[in-house]
Amino acid sequence: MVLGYEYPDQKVSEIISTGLSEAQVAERGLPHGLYGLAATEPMVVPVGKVVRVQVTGADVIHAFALPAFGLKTDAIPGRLNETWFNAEKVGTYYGQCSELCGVDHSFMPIEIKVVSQAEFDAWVASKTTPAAPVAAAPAAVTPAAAPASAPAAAPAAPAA
Ligand SMILES: [Cu+2]
Repeated sequence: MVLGYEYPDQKVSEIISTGLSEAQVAERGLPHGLYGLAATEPMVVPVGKVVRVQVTGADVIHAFALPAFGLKTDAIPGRLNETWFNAEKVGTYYGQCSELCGVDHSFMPIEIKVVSQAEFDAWVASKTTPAAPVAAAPAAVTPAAAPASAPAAAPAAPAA
């Protein structure tokens, strides 16, 4: 089971996160105690800002829980629950799914990195900028090619 999150206001599309394996925890130089808490793709949020969180479930009931921020909101398929937090200090905070959701219940860590506004802006740019030039290039080519071929083909058919 995995955690997916997106930032509609910043146009960051869904990022999938799961737990680091024990080997990955060691590779990253993290204490072994973070196995089960450290995530592959931590959420990143700006310090001192109200962050609104909308929570839902894709398969069964999970819960988005992070004790340091007083968060515990069920993630229920077909429902949209809402909560918020305002992190006061820069740092890395950990939580876990807190509904008994299945055999992988203990492998659903929630890791939130609280960073400065500038660092958050840079993170958003890193998640959004690479897609922009790729999308812009085909869009510029397509309109030019379509009008040129369409009118040319139409008169040719009735004439023959
Ligand atoms: Cu869960």
